[in-house]
Amino acid sequence: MTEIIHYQNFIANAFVPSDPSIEVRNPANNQLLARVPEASGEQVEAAIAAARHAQKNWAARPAIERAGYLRKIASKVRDNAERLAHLITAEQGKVLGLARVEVNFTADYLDYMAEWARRLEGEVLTSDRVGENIFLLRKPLGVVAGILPWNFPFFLIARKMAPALVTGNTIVIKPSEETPINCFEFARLVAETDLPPGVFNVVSGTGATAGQRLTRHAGVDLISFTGSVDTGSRIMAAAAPNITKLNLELGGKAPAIVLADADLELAVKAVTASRVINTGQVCNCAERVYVERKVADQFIEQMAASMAATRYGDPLAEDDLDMGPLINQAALDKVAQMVRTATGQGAEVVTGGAVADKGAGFHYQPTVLAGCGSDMAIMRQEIFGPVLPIQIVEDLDEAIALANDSEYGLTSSVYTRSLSAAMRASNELDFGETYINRENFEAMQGFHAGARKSGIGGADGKHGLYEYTHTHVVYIQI
Ligand code: TXE
Repeated sequence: MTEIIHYQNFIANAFVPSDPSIEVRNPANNQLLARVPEASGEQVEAAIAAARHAQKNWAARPAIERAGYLRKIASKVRDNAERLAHLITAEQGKVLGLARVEVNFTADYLDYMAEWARRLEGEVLTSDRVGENIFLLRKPLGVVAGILPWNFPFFLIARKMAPALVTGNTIVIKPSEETPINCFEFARLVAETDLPPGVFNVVSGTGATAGQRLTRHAGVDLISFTGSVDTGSRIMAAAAPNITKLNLELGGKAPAIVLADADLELAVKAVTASRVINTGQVCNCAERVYVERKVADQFIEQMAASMAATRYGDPLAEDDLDMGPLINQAALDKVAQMVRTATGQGAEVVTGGAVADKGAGFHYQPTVLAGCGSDMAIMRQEIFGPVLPIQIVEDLDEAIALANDSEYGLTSSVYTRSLSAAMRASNELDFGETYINRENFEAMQGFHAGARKSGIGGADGKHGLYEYTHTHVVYIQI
């Protein structure tokens, strides 16, 4: 992409003149790709007002009609899949194969949520009184603010918009300032449909400006956010004066437990893929390994060989890569610092361990660290990069105790051939998701939610859908 595009905020189905002051760069080579707006206070107001204005009529339509719009948008996403995948790779840095998966999954997700139109159900409750019926109705909340991260920026639009719209809400999306291009291109596709104005809006900007304006606003009924714990906490504070409902997905520190009876080849393959995919910038990919002593040497050796074989670089300049760059300089500095701190505390670099010499992009070597201990920051804080710290444990009990001893509680995985070990781990691991003999990703019909600081509420499936509704219980005495 050589042409520098200036994008404009999308409010009530129109691209409104905006001051494009934020630069968007390709993290693989630092080239300027586009300029996007820092939304003004008036534009955030206008977007929320447009969403509010549209909401009642939108909710009054039959759900099946609302779902029809999601299907139309899904079809447009599919028609533009290759172009969108290239844009995502250019601004986010993931390899093209994964960008294609993200685009197709997004279209499938829109279709999946559309299927719920005829399945949205209330309840009829038994009354204590004679001649009384009690109905539990599910109603839309109103206006949703969707605040997006940069790791799966395109899919996250659908993950927030599709359940919001099918249940009768309207939405204002704020993409991450790192990856807004794909969101504006999504808005272009929405504009080609006859979706009523105000149902879907996009305002771009940083967290400190557009983000805060949205989250502090009394006209927002649900803030659906995916990002860091620190920002989630700031959003809770911003939402507090208005008691705005929150849905927060705040990342993880997923433990992978490898028992002595595991299929080691499978475990190594799965953990490598999970650590390398999207350059380790995935909330539910393996962030720390607990391996049983009996197989530790063998596992560490195989992991190192597997990670060292990773092909990485600029995904638009080289073919057949497994991994691209990290999102920005700050992410690269954070990963490098965490590895330096870990080695200073006694961790041993088995492979990698340094910033990669790959030109102007933010590339880090695929890294395996052995000899890690449970008090090291590398075993406790989210790395969000291609670095795998490994700790040796004596048995499943110790592994479960260490896995649970974390501020995060999103996902976890266990590698074993024993059904009873798998069942016991599933019962005792205190996490929102557990994968047995595999790693991420989650299914759209599941429920992606985390314990402890990993968030509040969740996404996907029936339970994720109902997060976008409130209940209204009606007592009819006749
Ligand atoms: O995230 P932020 P950052 C984790 C991961 C990563 C770290 C930092 O560990 O290294 O977070 O990433 C908006 N009010 N995850 O700094 O700040 C911001 O504009 C309202 C895990 O990029 O959370 C962007 O749109 N909004 C994660 C979004 O929040 C605010 C995915 C995410 O940015 C705001 C991403 C504010 N005060 C990072 N401040 C996951 N759960 O998968 C920022 N934003």
